[in-house]
Amino acid sequence: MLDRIQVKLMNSTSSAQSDAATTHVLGACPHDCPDTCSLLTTVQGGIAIKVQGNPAHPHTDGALCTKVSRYPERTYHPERLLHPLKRVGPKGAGQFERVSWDAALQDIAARLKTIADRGPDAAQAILPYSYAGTMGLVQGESMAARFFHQLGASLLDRTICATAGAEGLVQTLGAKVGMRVEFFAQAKLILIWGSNSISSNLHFWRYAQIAKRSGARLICIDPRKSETADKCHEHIALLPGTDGALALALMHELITHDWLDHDYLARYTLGWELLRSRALQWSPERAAGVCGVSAEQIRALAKDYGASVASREPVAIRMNYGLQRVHGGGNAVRLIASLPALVGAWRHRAGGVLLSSSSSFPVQKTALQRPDLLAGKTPRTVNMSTIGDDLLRPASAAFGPAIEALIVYNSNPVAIAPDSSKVVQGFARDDLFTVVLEHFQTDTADYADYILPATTQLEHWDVHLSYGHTDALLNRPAIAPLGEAWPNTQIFRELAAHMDFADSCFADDDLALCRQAYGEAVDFEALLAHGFATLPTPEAPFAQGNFPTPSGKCEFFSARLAAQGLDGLPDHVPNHEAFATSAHYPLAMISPPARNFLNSSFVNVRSLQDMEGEPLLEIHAIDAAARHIQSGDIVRIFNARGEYRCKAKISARARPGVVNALGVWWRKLGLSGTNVNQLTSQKLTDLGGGPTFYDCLVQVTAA
Ligand SMILES: Nc1nc2c(c(=O)[nH]1)N[C@H]1C(S)=C(S)[C@@H](COP(=O)(O)OP(=O)(O)OC[C@H]3O[C@@H](n4cnc5c(=O)[nH]c(N)nc54)[C@H](O)[C@@H]3O)O[C@H]1N2
Ligand SMILES: Nc1nc2c(c(=O)[nH]1)N[C@H]1C(S)=C(S)[C@@H](COP(=O)(O)OP(=O)(O)OC[C@H]3O[C@@H](n4cnc5c(=O)[nH]c(N)nc54)[C@H](O)[C@@H]3O)O[C@H]1N2
Ligand SMILES: [Mo]
Repeated sequence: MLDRIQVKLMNSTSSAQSDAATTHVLGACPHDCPDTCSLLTTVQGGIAIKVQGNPAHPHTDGALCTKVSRYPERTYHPERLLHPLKRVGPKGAGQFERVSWDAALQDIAARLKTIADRGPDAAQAILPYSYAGTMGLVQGESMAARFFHQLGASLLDRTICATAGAEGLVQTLGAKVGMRVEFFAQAKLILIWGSNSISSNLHFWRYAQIAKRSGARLICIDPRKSETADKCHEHIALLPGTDGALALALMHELITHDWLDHDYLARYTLGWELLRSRALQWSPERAAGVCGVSAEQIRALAKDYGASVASREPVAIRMNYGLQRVHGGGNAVRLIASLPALVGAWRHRAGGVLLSSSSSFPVQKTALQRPDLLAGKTPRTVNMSTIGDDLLRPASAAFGPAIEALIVYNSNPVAIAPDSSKVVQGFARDDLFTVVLEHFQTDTADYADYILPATTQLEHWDVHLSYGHTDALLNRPAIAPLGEAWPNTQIFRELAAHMDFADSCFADDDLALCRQAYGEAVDFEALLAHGFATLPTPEAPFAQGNFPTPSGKCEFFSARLAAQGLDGLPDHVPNHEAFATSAHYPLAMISPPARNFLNSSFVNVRSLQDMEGEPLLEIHAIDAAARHIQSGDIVRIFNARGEYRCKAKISARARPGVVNALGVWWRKLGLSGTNVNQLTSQKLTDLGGGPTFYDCLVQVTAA
């Protein structure tokens, strides 16, 4: 039994064991997932032989998802990048030769200096491009941010995943906070809204299962009949991007049946009269027409939710980011986040809503990222979701200088950014200098001038937050770096030295950075000893208001948004590419996460690839029959932006009118060297400047 094993900890990087002793090293899963598991790696003779969930961590509970339990397979993958590489063929061809670290760093530093030395703001032509390949506070934006601040490079708006929902939450509740995940186990009704929890939030699903066994009713709201929908009591298969309309109709029903907590509304909310009149315009019939579900289903959902007012039983909503990757994503999140206040669900610790808990963490961003190194410079900000267009933009007064150098780490934009044909055209520019820090030769790395080998989570230090629970975590290196791989921090530290950056912060080592991540706010010794530390957060944070908004109330009406000239009240905002608005492209396409991949990570891990099979398009039998498509046929999926081919699978997981292409496969593994992002657009969300991956019309034909 694991929990009886004496966990022998290692005290420094240098102690990564090379002898035959078996040790167990505490770590943290680095991936972009709400669960942020505590890991226990078994190391024998300096080799990581097993990665397991830490049984002492309550949320992880000793269990990992399939993909992360394959961590050693990923780490020791025969195609791991082990040496710096320099491009020798045309961009995109993937031809490289081995070079020394020193040669690579000298050349990169010289190229960056040439750009930066042209004038006071010239370094803005250099752009960092990173996201959450690791969610680590240290291997993410610490030394890297310092480097780009000192350089005066363009800033990056990291919007690719969650900014619409985050902004919706901030405007309504005041911050990225909500229910504590463990209390879902005590809820009597759980709405799982825009989340395939079994696939993407497995450790929340465990709590939902406990609730289900105690008699709770589970309802899934998702265009796709996901594995999670299969296991819920009910599934509401609405059209993509219509969640706002559904939420307004629920409010309509709560109001007309007086299923309201008037006391909670009066004391702890702002703008109720305004929201009430807007919601009264959304009868279930009206919403049914927009959402593509029956008015009866909407009425029944409102009745289930509203019953909590009389019964005083806790009702909880687990939202996830799936519903905010559409034009109206920010407004939809505002509306859904408003619902608990109508019925007073926040009074109970097992009631309310959870989308993200990340604002709970006292991250010392200023200490880690040192924005003071900008020394008065105010570089422009580039939105990562429009990297396709931005790489192709010439210099202009509005945009500033054209992008001449790009440094990519913790991200695979050629595969994951929308509108790939533009992204590829941009990366293929001969006058663009591109450096990619990676574990593998991804689609993006194929376009690099230099590829620099990075360490994995088993090989470096880090500190983590979570957006699905409220425990801070620490990751110790379990093994020595493979080959000549370096942590991102070390790469930026050495680059800083080659650029002659003098500030002493460039000398901080990784353990020092780990300590700075939370400063005094989290007990670092506890993190070292246990691998995690639970933050002191209230059980029922909004039982008596105390929302971190300017008014201290749940803000149905946002004066901050109104001051920006936006609608102060949330509304249903239709998709850019709304269903049934194009004769040429009659189907809506969504491309949610595949269970055995993490975005485009793990796609090259054999055992996981075997489980996922191959890129597929799920299509409903009615839509398939109308096109004479059979399961197994190769289909052409296309719109004005491009074309993508894969096999079709006739499946009840797809509703009529909507096709599902689970992703994100590497382009080079696709049939015609493309993936689903060949079809998605660079149009942005209503709030937060986020991408609209699931707001996408297509046509499908047999190829
Ligand atoms: N296994 C696995 N886990 C992952 C990821 C992965 O790729 N694989 N990705 C990680 C990342 S980056 C994130 S951001 C998180 C959260 O990522 P999310 O994208 O929230 O992940 P899911 O919960 O899998 O998927 C969301 C669900 O939303 C549904 N959906 C799509 N459009 C709509 C809509 O308009 N309305 C509604 N109601 N539902 C819609 C999809 O069908 C899908 O079932 O998950 C993380 N976890
Ligand atoms: N069509 C479609 N597109 C999507 C989505 C979708 O649902 N549909 N989801 C979107 C979402 S939610 C997100 S979050 C983005 C995610 O997009 P990305 O953030 O780009 O995530 P990944 O595709 O996982 O790529 C991360 C890369 O970082 C590398 N990496 C991991 N750890 C380290 C490290 O320590 N150092 C270095 N140097 N590299 C490391 C990995 O090897 C991997 O290649 O994709 C978005 N794209
Ligand atoms: Mo994401």
